[in-house]
Amino acid sequence: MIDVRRLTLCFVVLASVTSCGAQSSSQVERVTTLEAVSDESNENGELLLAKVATLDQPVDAASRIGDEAIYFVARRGTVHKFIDAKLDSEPVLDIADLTEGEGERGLLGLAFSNDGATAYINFTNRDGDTTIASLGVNRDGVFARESLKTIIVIDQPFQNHNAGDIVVEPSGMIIVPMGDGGSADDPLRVSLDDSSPLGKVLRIDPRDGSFTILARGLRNPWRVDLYQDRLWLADVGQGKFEEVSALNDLTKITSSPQIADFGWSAYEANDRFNKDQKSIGHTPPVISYQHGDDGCSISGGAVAVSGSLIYRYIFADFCSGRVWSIATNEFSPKMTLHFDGLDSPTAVVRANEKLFVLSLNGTIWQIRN
Ligand SMILES: [Ca+2]
Ligand SMILES: [Ca+2]
Repeated sequence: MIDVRRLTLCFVVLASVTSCGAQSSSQVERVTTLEAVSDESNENGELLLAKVATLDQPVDAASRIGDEAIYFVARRGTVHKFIDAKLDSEPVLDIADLTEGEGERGLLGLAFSNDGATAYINFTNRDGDTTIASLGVNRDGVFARESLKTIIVIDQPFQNHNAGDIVVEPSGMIIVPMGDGGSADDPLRVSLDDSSPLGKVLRIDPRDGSFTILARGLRNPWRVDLYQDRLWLADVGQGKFEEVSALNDLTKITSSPQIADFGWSAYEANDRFNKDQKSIGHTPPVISYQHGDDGCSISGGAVAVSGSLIYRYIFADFCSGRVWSIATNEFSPKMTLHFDGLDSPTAVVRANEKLFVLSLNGTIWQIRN
């Protein structure tokens, strides 16, 4: 069976290749300026990928109210400001001493509070455990490292499946998708067990770290996007399927009877998986695709809010380098292929209403349409 070990190996090999090349120099290469893609060249509405920056292992991006900058996250532990088409090689935050950006670990997610004055980060600490922390951010976008406060630490039994994203609800609560703890095949049977925070979507109160489970049955929901009260989850699959799932009416979920059950590890997509596991009211994925030419590891995903892809959810696959979109208002949407063969896309993210595709090998592309 093709399992997570193959995927982990994939990441590890790529990670070491990248580190071999970049270790001795500074963590971030100088920005290569945009390819010659002007607005005029895009008159016919053709979808373009424009290389806008390079960064050592980019994995996430975020923006905040009243700030034109976009903040890119480098897995080794730094955050970099991108403004006026330039990425600042000098980080606005450096927590490389608190994490280890290897395999599926590192600084993995960033989001801002609704007033933009606080940053929330999701990283694996030196013990490999998921750590959610907050920091103050000034008007110029400089993060006050000395203000870093740990909100919650969640034990990770294995090195992989740390998911790592983070988003903020209108209420100010933070939403964190959690993987199943790792190894392969949900060995600890935690994803459908509500006594564990693993394999869940958590709503965390940033004031005290208390949390509520909003969904269960996830394997490694690596990137999420919250758009119009729906949480889009790209859940990395085991041996056969990659999945996009949606958690509807997020803000209305307040108590356990409403917990959505995405099925893992009783199901992988719509296939029965661990026979000893039971899913209560299995919510099937919005779409799933099989391992093969389409790939082997989904790199979600964000909803476009402008251009020809408006209101479509865009996602990629790390193994095939394909980028697709699906309609967000259809019950059973079809995948439309837009790009093929990109180098190791780790995520498709939206920040300040723009869409970016991030490559583990360093390229940041903007999708222009
Ligand atoms: Ca994110
Ligand atoms: Ca599922």
